[in-house]
Amino acid sequence: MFGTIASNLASNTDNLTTPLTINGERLMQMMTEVGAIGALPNGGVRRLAFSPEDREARQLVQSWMEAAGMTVTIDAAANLIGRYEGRFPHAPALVTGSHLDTVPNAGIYDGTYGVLAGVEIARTLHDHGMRPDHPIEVIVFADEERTMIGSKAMAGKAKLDPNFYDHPHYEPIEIGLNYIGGDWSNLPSAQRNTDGLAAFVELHVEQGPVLEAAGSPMGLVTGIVGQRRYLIDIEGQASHAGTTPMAMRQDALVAASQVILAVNRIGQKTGDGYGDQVATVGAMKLSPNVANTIPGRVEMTLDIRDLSNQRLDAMMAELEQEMGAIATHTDTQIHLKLQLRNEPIPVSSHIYNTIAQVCEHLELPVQSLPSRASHDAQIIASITDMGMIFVPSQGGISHSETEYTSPEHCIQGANILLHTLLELDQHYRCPEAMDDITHSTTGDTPRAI
Ligand code: HGY
Ligand code: MN
Ligand code: MN
Repeated sequence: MFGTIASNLASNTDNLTTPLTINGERLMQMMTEVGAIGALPNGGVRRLAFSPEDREARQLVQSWMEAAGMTVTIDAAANLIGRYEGRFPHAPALVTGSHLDTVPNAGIYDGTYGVLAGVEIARTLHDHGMRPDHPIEVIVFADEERTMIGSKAMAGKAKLDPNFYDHPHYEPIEIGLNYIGGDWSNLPSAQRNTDGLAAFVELHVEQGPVLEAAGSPMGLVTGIVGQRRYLIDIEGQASHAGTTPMAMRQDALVAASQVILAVNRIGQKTGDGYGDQVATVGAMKLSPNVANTIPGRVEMTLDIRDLSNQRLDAMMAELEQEMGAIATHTDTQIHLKLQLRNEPIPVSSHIYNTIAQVCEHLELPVQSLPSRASHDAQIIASITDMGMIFVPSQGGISHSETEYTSPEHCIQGANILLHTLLELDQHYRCPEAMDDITHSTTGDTPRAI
């Protein structure tokens, strides 16, 4: 396996006898430097999409992409795209990448790790003067944590009405996107056609407990859960907490509390195929939010996930029925607004098998598992073959300042990604390469950079 890779890569180095490896020290140094952007006193990171910290991290990553000999572009959806040219520039690209934006109190690995591993792979190829047949692209997708606007626009699945993304806690999306280099007025131009893409492989921390519980092997992702995210808006009547009799209240917070318990009950269901679904109310804003006034309004979020769309449909049907009953007996109005919908999606079987073979050749233990987090990969899967590699998360923790993955696992994961891309470089044979091989039997050798 590695022999073919070495001999097929145009390079000015002798044939490699041991598998090519990334520069692990440089990868972890890049992780530290990006992790310092938006660093919080508790050791976590806050690098919200479209923030000055998001922009600063993207500029730093762009400088590393350029140092790796990549050409860098930013599309209208503010996706930062580094391209390392292959021997055949018209060949479809092998793509990796992830996101740099974080949740408000994050760790340094979620998203950032997949971006920097991709950049490190380009730097390694550049250091060794190597050129795969296919161009390799590393993409920093815009706003993965809230709207996934970057990958959705690239896949041609983004809602073009900016009001769809309206949220009481965030500025209008067209302002944010343009702040980090996008061009909302030209959003459709970010759509990529499938011809230019050969495959997309995302490397990510697991963000859950499965790999650590299995002795921390590498994660071979089988598929990515479906996810639906809503804003729940509950309207009651603000009124005096002292003078309003209990029987006359339209208490939005009482209604919200009953909705939350219904969400949790549906999330806890077992039997009849249930058991792996999740349901969460993660954010809430109530008004007027003062001790002596009955809450007149509650805005909160709902996040439900499962590998089955049918189960997600059933969960929502049951919840909407419950919300109707709650609205009636609390004399409130409950509105549901869809904010995000991701379809459950399996990975491409040949990419899955390629990753498994690479782990075997690198003698790294591997375990299959579904991703219960959403990723840009599941959006890009609609326009090209997709695979995912996970590395273990200590304690299964993520979206928290205590998120941690060991340098050893980070480096192993990046080497798996490197060799997966190089293997896929052989798998997706370019017509020009076939032509080139014919030539090379006549003495023309592939050019080194
Ligand atoms: O919500 C998710 O699964 C991802 O972290 N955005
Ligand atoms: Mn992520
Ligand atoms: Mn995340």
